[in-house]
Amino acid sequence: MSKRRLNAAGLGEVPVEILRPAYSRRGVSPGIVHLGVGAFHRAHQAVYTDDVLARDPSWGIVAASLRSPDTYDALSPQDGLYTLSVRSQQGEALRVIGSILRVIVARDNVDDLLDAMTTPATRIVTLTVTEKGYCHDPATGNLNEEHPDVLQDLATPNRPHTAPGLIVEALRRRHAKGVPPFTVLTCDNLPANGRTVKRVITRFAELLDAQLGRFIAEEVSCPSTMVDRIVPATSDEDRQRISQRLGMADAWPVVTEPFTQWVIEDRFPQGRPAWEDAGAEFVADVEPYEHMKLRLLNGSHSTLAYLGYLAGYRTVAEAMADPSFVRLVEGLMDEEVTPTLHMPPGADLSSYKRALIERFKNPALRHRTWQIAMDGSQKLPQRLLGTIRDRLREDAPIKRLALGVAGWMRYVTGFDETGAPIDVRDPMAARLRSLANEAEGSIEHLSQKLFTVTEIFGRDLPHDARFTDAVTECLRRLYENGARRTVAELP
Ligand code: CS2
Repeated sequence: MSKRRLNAAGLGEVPVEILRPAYSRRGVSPGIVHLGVGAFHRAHQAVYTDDVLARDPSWGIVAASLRSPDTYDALSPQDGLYTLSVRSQQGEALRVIGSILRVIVARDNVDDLLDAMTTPATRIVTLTVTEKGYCHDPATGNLNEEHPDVLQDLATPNRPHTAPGLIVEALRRRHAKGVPPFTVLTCDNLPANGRTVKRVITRFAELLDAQLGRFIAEEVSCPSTMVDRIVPATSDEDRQRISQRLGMADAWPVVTEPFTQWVIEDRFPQGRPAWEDAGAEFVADVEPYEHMKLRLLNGSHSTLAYLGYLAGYRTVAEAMADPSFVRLVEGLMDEEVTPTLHMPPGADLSSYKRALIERFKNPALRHRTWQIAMDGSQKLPQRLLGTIRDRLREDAPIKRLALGVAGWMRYVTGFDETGAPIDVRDPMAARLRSLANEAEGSIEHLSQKLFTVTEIFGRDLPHDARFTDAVTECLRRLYENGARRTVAELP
């Protein structure tokens, strides 16, 4: 295989069946700064933007990694270009994406990043920094004022490390220069994500300067969004296969599914790209779509991740090849989640759920249960616990939802069913592990200890015996019978 690297000069040599930017990249100027340039951004917002640059080249993306230099190291020699691979049972379609103009590593070049965020041409700052990147308390959605990174950024606000710190400092600089604020567009799977980011940055600013806090509260628009596309981590095998077809080495391709969805509230005082031309939906209120997606897709995903991992399934598709896991997900969605959703007229939940089952089964995606299991402390509230609260309000059964929570509990003890250690990745991993150790092997104590984490369970759920009893009972079954049998024995 050619060792040549994918880059701007070589774009003309990309094989004809592979799509490439439909515009001259030289004519594209930056209009968006994106924080958190992971695989999800590159398979989602960067693609919608790539689709509209031919019509309006003023919305190129300057993308930042907050810490890791990996994306910078991979994409800089490629002039920001990378391959999008869309995989299904029908095959693999490749396309070279050109909307990312350059990459900055915030940790190494914070001034460069703040300059890019402050320049008047930047009218939107988008974010995919994952749930924990907001430095908030997942149960309440408020800024965690004791978070070590928040404390550090509050002490040196002109050298921020966190997403809230970067946004507030850039907005302060713009305000001081008379540049109107950018729109803050979060694309993470948080509940009421726009309102949450607004609350977090407003509070962060208030802690520095009351006036700045007021300015942000009154002047900065933070539309909510619902984003959806399954994007597993890229493997070495993906890199090799894609480079082979490209005839050039691509160090940083992304692999995803055909499905993609983006629902956005249309509040952009400084303008926005015509993302609707690329299929995005603009609505007045994202909340119903957000509940649908977080509860059906992500709620099922996390349930499959914990129980699937414990059952020995490495990927979602492997778990979904087991009919009792399909039954679990269908029952969870139809019987326990759907009654909590209030969709606008015309939304077709049945076909959405049918499509979800097929998406989870997609054998061409190797989406590891371990990857989805990450950061459960930040994910459980919006994926499972909100649904549980709504169900309890109606005094309705929560059998499968409780089993998902119990699966998480068993997972965070750090040992699987064979006694082998689990590499638990979670900002609270150490604390969860030590709570589990304090239970000294008692299942009842294990659930009781973990219920004390109010950042996850709030102050209400731990006092509701319908919830605590249901989870503890599921946990007992998981320990006595294992995940496979527990799932198989569900009605
Ligand atoms: C997944 C999501 O890793 C996870 O937690 O549930 O990344 C999921 O694939 C996306 O939200 C799909 O839109």
